[in-house]
Formats: sequence, C-alpha cells, structure tokens
Amino acid sequence: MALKPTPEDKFSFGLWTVGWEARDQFGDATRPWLDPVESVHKLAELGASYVTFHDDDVVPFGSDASSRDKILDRFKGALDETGIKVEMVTTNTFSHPIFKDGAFTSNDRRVRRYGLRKIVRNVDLAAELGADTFVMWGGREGAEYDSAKDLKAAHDRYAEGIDTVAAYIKEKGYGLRIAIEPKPNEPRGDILLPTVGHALGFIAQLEHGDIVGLNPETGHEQMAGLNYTGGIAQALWADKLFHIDLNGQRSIKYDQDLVFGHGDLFSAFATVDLIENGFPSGGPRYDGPRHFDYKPSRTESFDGVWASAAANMSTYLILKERALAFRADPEVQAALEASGVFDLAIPTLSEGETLADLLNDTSAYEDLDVDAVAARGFDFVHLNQLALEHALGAR
Ligand code: GLT
Ligand code: MN
Ligand code: MN
Repeated sequence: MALKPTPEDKFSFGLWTVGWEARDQFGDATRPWLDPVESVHKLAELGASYVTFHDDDVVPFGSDASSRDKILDRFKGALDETGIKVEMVTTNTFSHPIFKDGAFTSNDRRVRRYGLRKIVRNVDLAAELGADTFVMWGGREGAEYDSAKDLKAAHDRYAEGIDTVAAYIKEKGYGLRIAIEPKPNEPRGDILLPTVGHALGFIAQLEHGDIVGLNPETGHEQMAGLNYTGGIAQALWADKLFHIDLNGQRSIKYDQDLVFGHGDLFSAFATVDLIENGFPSGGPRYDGPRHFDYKPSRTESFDGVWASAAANMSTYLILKERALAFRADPEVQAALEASGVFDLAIPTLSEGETLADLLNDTSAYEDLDVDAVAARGFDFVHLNQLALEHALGAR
C-alpha cells in the first residue's frame, strides 16, 4: 500500500540522488545524464516539496559565467512552474581531481584557497534561492595514511574554513545555517569528523559555531556501527540538528545509500518515531525537511529510479503511521510507564536539593535495600515487542 505525500510532509531530494548515473568503482554508468529540470518536474509529480543540489549538479564544473546564468535561469523556471523550493544547497569539493587530498584540509594551500572560493560562490547562490541550510560534506577531507596529515593542522584548517564561511554568511545577513555531514570513511580511508559526536565536539570549538550544526545521514552513522537515532537525538539535545539525510544501510560495509527503510528497518522505525513523536517526555523537535539522500541502485532503469524515489516517501509515511499508532496505544503508554521511561525525565536531585543534602539522605544510600532495588525488572523486551508489532502493522 503506497502512501501519497502532501506538502506538509516536507519531502526533499538531492538532485544527485535520482540523477546518479550509476557509475561505481567497478563499472561504467548504467543510466544516461538526467536533466535536473526533468528531475524537478518528476519529483514534484511524485509529491516532493523541495530539491537540494551541489553547484555541479546543476551547472557543470568549469562553466563560464554566461552559460552558468543561462542554466540557472532555466532551472529557476522549473522551480517556478512546479512550486518546488530549494531548502538546502551544498558544494561539490570532492569530484574534481584538484580535491583529491580534500578542499579545506588539502596539504596544498592553493587547493584550500580555491575550495574556499568555490564554496563561497555557492553560498551566494544558496542565499539567492532562499535556502535555509548549507551542507558541508567533507568527503575528501581525510587521508589513507596516518603519516600523510598533520592532524592538528588539519583540524585548524577545517575550523578556519568553516568559520570563514560562517562569518561571511553573517556579514552578508544571509538566513543560512551550515550543517556538517559526518561520514567515517569512503571515499577517503578515514574522513575527518567521522561521526555525529566528533562533529559536535568540533563545532563547540568554532568561533561562529552558533550557526553551525549537523546533517547526519542514516547510513553514515551505521557504517561506523552506530545508532542513527541515538546520533540525531544527541544532536537535537544540543540544538544542532539542522538537517537530516535519510537512507538505508545494511550493517558495517561500503556506503550503500539504499532507499530509506531498505536497510535496518526497525532502526528506521525508531528514527521516524523520534522525528514524528519527539522524545517521550517532550523537548526539542526536528521540524525541517525530510531529506532523502539515497542512490537508485545501479540495476534500475529510469522507471526504477522514480519508483525508488516514491518508495522513500511511501516508506517514511508508512512508518509514520505506525509510529503514531505506537505512541497512541494505551498498552504502549502503560509499558513506557512500567519501564520507567517517563521517570528518567525527573531530575536526580529534587528542586533546591544540594549534593550535601543527598549525602545526608540515608534513605538514598545507607538504608537503601540495594538488593531489592536491583531485583527490579525493567520489562524493556515487552516494550520493544510492542514497538515491533506496531512497526510490522500487527497491532
Ligand atoms: C555525496 C555524499 C552525500 C552527501 C552529499 C552532499 S554529496 O553524494 O555521498 O552523503 O550528502 O555533499
Ligand atoms: Mn551516503
Ligand atoms: Mn548525505
């Protein structure tokens, strides 16, 4: 049962997703170039509300100023005709050979200066198109060999690059926020800022970190064996979840970029539950676009491309329906209660209570029947089975 999206669903796609020609490490393209204008029309028909893109997805690398203007005019025409908006823009600092050792962190200073220019040029375009978010995926910022990088200097240069762009955004008064996208490896052997946690730590050291947050991708956290929902939860808690890249990944291996839900489905249910229902006791919510960053498999024709684009949205909506039913089920509420899930929101010290008060509270320590407390069962398995039954539509 495929569910049809509406504008309230805020679905968004990277033009590089459906437009992927399916060239991989071992084989040539299996699909021809796809006109971004056609993608905009097709995605609008399927019910998406937004598109996102790299500079080079729309304007071929190295185009002169007049052909750039022509191409962009035609692209804007497609946006006007369809009502599709651009919510995020990003820069390709990974395809051209000049970026083989990175952009912000290349050992070659000429590359760093060129990369900064390319990015800033695209920040102007992002602002012009009314985007809210400027994503920075530093896929080439890294190394294959530990001896190849001065990692202290690399972090300095990375911070310099992002702070310079952030300062420019502020100076221009653009309504843009930067979202760093972590990834552990691929295409580099090791990539800097490999996970949500690393990136959060990095942002805290920036001068203009107030407008820098995260764009976590499902598969990228899972490539590192991490829990994606846990990652976006911490980003939300830190008020840094600026954007999301939803897709599918099956365990620790190369970046699969499958359709959302086609990887770890139960984890996808948890992700949608968090996005749509929020934390059990309230708190910060993600209200931005539901952005899919997947690759239509190399085996697919264009029919398969559009079917897979629709599949992302449909899967999301099915999981949303299930997640809403999960939280609305009185049995689930009772199970959450019994498992102490709501109790975790109660501060450990009472209001006005100090550590000294706790140290004097013999009921908390000296007189506590430790074995009796330890004997409590939390019944998490029962709760998880209820989640699974809802996820499967068995309730
Ligand atoms: C590239 C990467 C994605 C990023 C894109 C944004 S580029 O396709 O694999 O995960 O989100 O730069
Ligand atoms: Mn990916
Ligand atoms: Mn991504």
